[in-house]
Formats: sequence, structure tokens, C-alpha cells
Amino acid sequence: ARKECKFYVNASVKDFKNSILWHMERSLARATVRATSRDWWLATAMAVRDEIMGRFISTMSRQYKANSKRVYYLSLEYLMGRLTEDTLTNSGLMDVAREALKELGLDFDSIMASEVDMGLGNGGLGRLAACFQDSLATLDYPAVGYGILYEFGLFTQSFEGGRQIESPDNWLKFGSPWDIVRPEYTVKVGIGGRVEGVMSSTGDWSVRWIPEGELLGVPWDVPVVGYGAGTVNFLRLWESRATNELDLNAFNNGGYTQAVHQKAMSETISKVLYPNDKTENGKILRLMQQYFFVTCSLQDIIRRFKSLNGENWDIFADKVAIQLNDTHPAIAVPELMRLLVDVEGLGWDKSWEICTHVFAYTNHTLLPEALEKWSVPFFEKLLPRHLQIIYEINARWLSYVESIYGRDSDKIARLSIIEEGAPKMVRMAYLSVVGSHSVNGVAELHSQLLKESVLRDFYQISPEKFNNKTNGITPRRWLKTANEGLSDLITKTLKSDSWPKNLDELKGLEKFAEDSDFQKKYMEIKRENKAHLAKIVKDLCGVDLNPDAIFDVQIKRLHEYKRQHLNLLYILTLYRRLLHNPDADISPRAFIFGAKAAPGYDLAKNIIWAINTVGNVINNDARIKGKLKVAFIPNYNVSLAMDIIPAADVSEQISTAGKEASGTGNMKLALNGAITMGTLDGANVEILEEVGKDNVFIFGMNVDEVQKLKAEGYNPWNVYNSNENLKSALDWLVSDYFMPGNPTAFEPLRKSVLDWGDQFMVCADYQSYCDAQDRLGEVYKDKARWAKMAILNTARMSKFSSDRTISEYADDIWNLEKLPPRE
Ligand code: DL6
Repeated sequence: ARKECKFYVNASVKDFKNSILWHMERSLARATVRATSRDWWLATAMAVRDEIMGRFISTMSRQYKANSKRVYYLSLEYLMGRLTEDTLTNSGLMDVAREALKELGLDFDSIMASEVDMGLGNGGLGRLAACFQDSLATLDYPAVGYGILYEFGLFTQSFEGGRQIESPDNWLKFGSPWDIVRPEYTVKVGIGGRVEGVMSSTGDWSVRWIPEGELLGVPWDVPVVGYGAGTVNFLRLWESRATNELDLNAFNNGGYTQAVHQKAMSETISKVLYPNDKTENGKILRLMQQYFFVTCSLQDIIRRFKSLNGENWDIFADKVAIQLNDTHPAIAVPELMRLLVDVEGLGWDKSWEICTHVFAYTNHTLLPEALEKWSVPFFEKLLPRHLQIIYEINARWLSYVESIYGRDSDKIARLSIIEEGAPKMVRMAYLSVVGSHSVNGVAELHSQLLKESVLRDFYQISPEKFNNKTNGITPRRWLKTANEGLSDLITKTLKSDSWPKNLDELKGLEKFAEDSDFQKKYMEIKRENKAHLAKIVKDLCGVDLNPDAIFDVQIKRLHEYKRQHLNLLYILTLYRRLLHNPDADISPRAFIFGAKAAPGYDLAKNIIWAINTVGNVINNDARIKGKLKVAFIPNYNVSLAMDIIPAADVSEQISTAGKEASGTGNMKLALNGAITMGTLDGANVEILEEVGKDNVFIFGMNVDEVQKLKAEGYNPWNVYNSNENLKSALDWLVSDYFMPGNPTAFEPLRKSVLDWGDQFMVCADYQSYCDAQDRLGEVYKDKARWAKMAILNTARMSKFSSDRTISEYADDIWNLEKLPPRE
């Protein structure tokens, strides 16, 4: 029997088409003859929106009536991408919309391409938050995602002479049909000022924060439709506004510019997403952003709780679970304490018990530079009351530490939330650990390393807090929507359309892995996807790619630890080999990159420039007969990922072991049948476990070997001097060959892996990487074997559905029940 999935919305093509036309006229005041693609997209988005609004309202009222526990996901980033197509998939209206637009004489894909990506995140962490929202709604969990409505998302990237140029991403310039403003839930946010002691009528002392300034947080809701539309949750994103349009006093006193300045300052907070994915320490505006969205969200949570439960604080933790997505919202710990103690008048002990039952913290990185610390003088200036609270939390925590270890000053210094120094710093990760009942990493290996390294002392005191939640991705966006060809084949083969909700069903494909008919269909779809990507690449990069070449893909943020430059060294090695022997029997390769570098990260930008420059020479070298191509796709974002991933043959996951917490691109690519070329890092380890060693290429040192070599005293020059190919590649890079007249252009890159110590051990892993790449090239020649590997990757990825991840969070951390519709 066919497995069906229930969909809660329904519309005929005729009605949907009429709805689009209605919106074109009534909402957009546009005659169809003059309508642009953007108008058609807007009218279509509005037509879908209409269909899901009823589900949105019924979900809210269901959750309200049941007074169910909710999880609140606090994240400074949500990398949502485009919303319309995803909403069409999840509401089951995709075919209807396609047909309706077709009847209107329009091309669905080009209309959908008018939507600007909602790029309110840097990379993996923000995209994970987006996948989690999809799974929460799909699994019918009551949930709200809180964040900031940045006016400018992650910068737009272009290349000039191969170098990265950034420009602002003004995504909200014309508004978005998916954002619904809720002025009635506006909250006030204090900043700066001083703390005063006050005596109550009963003679008790209490403390009051008298902020110096005040601004407003205005919420905008973005509906999140679960697959089937049984549940429609929402993201609530805060926009900062000035309390008064203009400070009239200042204005009347002739201080017009000052009044305008104050307004501008208040509204600056939600202006722009910080474009670094790992380091943003020390920027006062960043701390203000963190506090702003945290207090808005906590005030909103408390308001909702009180409207249902009054002042029955005893049950607060039964109704509220709060997940801290990294340390960015860690200020929530002292802020909830302040709201409970100072504003609600609860005692310290009671408030602390509530906090530690409500909060849970996810760590996303081991890189020391990414562990947030804020200077105490900053806090004093901006959040004086919070600093007091943090000191109080720390004093109590350290006296507990002392009760275990005695006066061990070393231990105490290591476990203190305050780092001594000039200036003193608040360690946000420690604050998060102390204030939470759960601490998790995002892949088995990462969770293990957390316990052994950065949080070791905390693990020894409270091992029960620590757990792992291996990341996941939503199959709705990353397979069903992104790869329609493969989705249709899966649906037909499994005789099921419920697999997007139950990814375990994909295991049913295993028995077709060696079926030549299925292999043929599977690989034909891959080829179509490659041809589609080749067109995009031609358009964006001017590079011709041969769809029969191996599409070797590395898409992720540009960072030394991710080692795009190791990939480049192999490209140089292969190029050199081909120049020596243009007839060498190698599988033609297209190396495809997508990556943004943080604007202030010079070495990352140097790597981009080097890849573009080398690529340009290779792409124009007739001697190698088109066997090698390099394309760096500009402005990599979620939408481009949806075109690239279905077309990939190879997935480059080549970070230094121990540095990539998990990765999620690795999961998306493998699900779409790309074979992983990877180190034993992050979730690669679990991908290997799932797909089996015959279906991935593993190379390089593992974590123990990396640590051992470091301890022994690693010297990259030794590798360089003993490896002819490595030496040639690195020397070639700084010769006149690639940059006539400017041979030192890529000195920084070369120095980083030689003179500066090669922190990420590029040289050490070079030979092993080249060998694995060569092996891969050989295996690709055996078409049946390759097809089998690709199919088995798709069939064995079910563990990496974010539905599995979210179920684990709900059961183990949040103690959260599903609330499905009863209709
Ligand atoms: O957990 C999501 C994602 C992981 O898959 C990546 O491995 C990891 O690098 C990324 N972490 C960050 C953390 N940055 N900070 N802080 O982006 O998280």
C-alpha cells in the first residue's frame, strides 16, 4: 500500500490562480500586463500565506488552550534562505502553485528566484537554527524561535580581480510578505545607568536598576510551517526602535542633531548582522544586540506565562524550556535572575532554581578564539545590575567548588566565571554552563572533546549535565525542495510520499543500490542537476563546466581550519601533473567552491584570491584540454546551496581533525549522493559509521595523531623539504606564473603553512589527501561502483534528519511533549 502523508491545507489550481490575481490587483495595485517577476513572486507568496494563516491561528490557539510546555530557542542567527518555496513544499501546495503559474504563462523557477534570501546568519550555526524550526513544527512541538530582525543580513560577496568585495545585504528594502509585525507585544529595554538600593515598607532592602536610556523592541513574526501544515509555529524577531520618535526636549532646546542621533543609536542595534562566524569578542554593539534580544524574549516569555498561569512560579519550569544557541544569548542567565528577583520579587534561591531548570546550553565550537568573553568595564557601563548578579552567581558557584576541592586556588581560578587580568573578563561559556541543567556538543566527537578539553573541570563536577546531540538537517528543504528529480524517484521507488517526515524509509533504497535500472535513473538525475549547475556557473563565473566531469564541491565559510587551501594545493598538484602529461588518464574534474570570508580576516581573503587566480589560469589553459576546471561561485548562500548540493559528486570535508564541531553541509551533500572526501572530524565520523568505509574517502590524521604530532613539535618545513610535490605547489604559488608582476600576492598563504607554523597542519595532511583524491579519481571511472556508493549514501543518511536531533532534544533536555492537531 502507498504511504501517504496527511496535508492540512488544500487548494485547487483554479482557486490558487485566482488568489494570485486577486493579490496582484488588490494587494499590489498592479495590472498583470505591467507585473514584474518580483510582483508575481509577491502575489504568489501572499496566496500561499493566505492558505496557511488559518493553520497558524489554530496552532496558536491549540497551544494556548492546552497551556502546554513550550521550548524557546534563543539564537542570534537564523539562516532561513527563501521562504516561499519551502512553505509550498511543507503545505503540500507546490504542484498547485507550479501549475497555477504555468497557466498564467510564467516560469515557476524564475519567479521564485525573485525572492531575496533571508540571510540572517553566518553559516552552520544559523542554518542549524533554521532546520530546527522546520523540525519543531513538523513534529508538532510547541516552540518559538527568538532572534533579531536585522535590517542588513550577511554581506553580499562579489569578486574584483579575484578578490572578495563586500556590499550590504539590504534584504528588507522592500519589506517581506513573511514578516508580520506585532506592535501590541512591544517591550522596553533599559541600557546603562546605575544600581540603587531601596528599602521597602517592610524594611527589606532590595536593589533597583535605574537605566540611563531606554529603547523599544518591536516583534515581527515569521510563520514556520511544519511538513503537512498540521502545526505552524513562528519565529519572533525583534527590531529595535527609539522610545520616542524624537527626544522633544532635546529638539526644543535646539538639539535637533542630538535628538536624531539618539534615535539613530537606538535603531542601530538591530541594524546589521555581525559577519564573523567565529570571533566577535569585544564589540560593545554586539553585547547590546545580545542583551537586547535576550531581554525582549524573556519579557515576552514571562508575559505569556503569566497570562496563562498568573504568578504560579512553581510551575514556570514545567511550562518553559529555553535553549541557548551557543553563548550568544548567555546573558539570559543573569537577565532572568534580574527579572525574577528585582522585578517579580522572588528570592534568590527560588529564582536560581528556576533558571537552572529552564536553561540548556549548546556549544558549537572548540576554537579558543570563538569562546566569548566580555570585559567587566563594558558590563559596568552597559549592564551594571547584570554585573552584580554575575558576581553573585560566581561567588556562590565558587563556594560550591571550594566545598568540593577545598581552597585550591588553581582550580578556583580555572572554574571562575570571571577571568582575572586587566581588564577582568566574563567567560560567557562558563556562565552558560553554571546556569544550565544541560550542556551539549553537536557531534559525538565534539561532545567528547568538550568534556576532555575546554569544559573538563566542569564535566568533573557535574558529569550528568553533559550530553551529545548530533546535528541534523531538514530533508524537506535539502532533498524534497532542493532536489526534485531525486525526490520523485524516491517517492516512486518506495511507493511513499511520507519519507520526508520519516527519513528512515530511505533505507528501503539500499536494495536498489546494485540495480542497474535504478542506478541509471539515479545517475541521470545527478547529470541533469549537474547540467543545471553548469548553467548557473557559466552565468555567474563565466566558466564552462562539463557535466561529465567529477563535480568536486567545497561549500562552507572560508576559514583556515576548514582548509580550502589544502584543496587548492591538490588542484595545483593535479594541474602540474597534467602539464607534464596532458594525455594522463585522469577523470576530468570541476572543483567548485562557495565561501564567504569574514571581512576582517585577511588570510581567508588571501585564500579566496589565490583560488580565483589559480582557477583563472587553469580555466584558460588549452594545453590541459578542459580536464581541470575551477569555479568559485560568488555570494554563496542558502539558495545557491540548493542548486549546488544536488549536483555534487564529491563533498569536501577536510578540516583539521578536532576543529570542526560537526558540519551540516557534509550531511546535506551525502543525502544528495555526494561521496565524502573527509578527515575523521566532527560528524564525518558518524557519516562513516552510517555509510560504511567503502562509501567514503577518509584521509589524514585523526585527533590523537594531531595532538601527538603537536606535542612532539611539528615543523612543516620538514614535510616541505621532503615532499617534492608539496614543495613545487607552494613555490609555484609565489612565482610569476599565476600573478605576473606580483609574485608575492600569495605570500601570506604560503607563510601561514610554513613560516607561521601551519597551525592547521595543511602540510602534514597534504600527501594523504592527494593519495585519497587520486584513489577517488580512479574509483569514479567505474560507473556502476560509483552509482552504488552514491545511492548508499542517500539510503543511509536517515540518522541525520534534524527530526531525529530535535526528538532527542525534546526527550532528553526539554522534557517536551508533542501537541498535534486533533482534527
Ligand atoms: O552546530 C552547527 C555548526 C557546526 O556544524 C559547525 O561545525 C560549527 O563550526 C558551527 N559553529 C559555529 C560557532 N561559532 N561560534 N561561536 O558557527 O556550528
